[in-house]
Amino acid sequence: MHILYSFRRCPYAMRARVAIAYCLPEQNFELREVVLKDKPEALLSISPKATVPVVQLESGEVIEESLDIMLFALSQNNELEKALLPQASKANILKLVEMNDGDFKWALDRYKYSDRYDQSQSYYREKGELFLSQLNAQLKNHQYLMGEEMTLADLAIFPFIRQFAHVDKKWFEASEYSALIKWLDDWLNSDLFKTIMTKYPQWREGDEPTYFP
Ligand SMILES: N[C@@H](CCC(=O)N[C@@H](CS)C(=O)NCC(=O)O)C(=O)O
Repeated sequence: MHILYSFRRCPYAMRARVAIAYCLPEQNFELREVVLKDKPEALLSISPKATVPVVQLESGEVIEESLDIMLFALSQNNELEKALLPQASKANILKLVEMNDGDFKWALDRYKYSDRYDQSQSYYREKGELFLSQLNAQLKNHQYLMGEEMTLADLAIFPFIRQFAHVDKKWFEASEYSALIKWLDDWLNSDLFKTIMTKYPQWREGDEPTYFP
């Protein structure tokens, strides 16, 4: 069985779980819930960089980047791969995910933990808003980020917008990004989201397997 090392609240792990739950609902992964301050030896030995999520395939192959785990899940489901990553918009989808993982994540970390950084919280929030306003503009006329159909971009980005929103919920909810607020709300109320947010105890060597999804 494939093994998924995960951490419930990590946005990268969330995107991996979402892709797996959506594309491979019938496939059982063994889910191993990791506590970041107490990483299991089994994870460290296959992935010395020791971030989550990590997938170890049945074949032994290790996938240690969340986006690669998503692409793996898509590659196992031809129909959904075509829908979520259409050839014609593939480059744009991946570019948007790259912006999320790059400049936006940079701003998000600093907005969330501004006391550890040089600038004020509002300074970092404004940096993050560059991305929020771009997404909001894309969502004004469409249900999803790339148009009327859900794509990999929606799956990969929403956990980070959720985290940004959580830093100051009141601010987010009162903000001008109403299309983005609705899009995030739809995500948070979806069955898919509930499936991936199940709570699991910390995994320890020798535990009975927990299956996901
Ligand atoms: N580029 C990695 C980033 C993953 C990542 O940074 N995950 C965080 C948790 S949200 C982590 O594992 N950090 C290691 C630590 O805190 O020890 C990916 O996309 O999978």
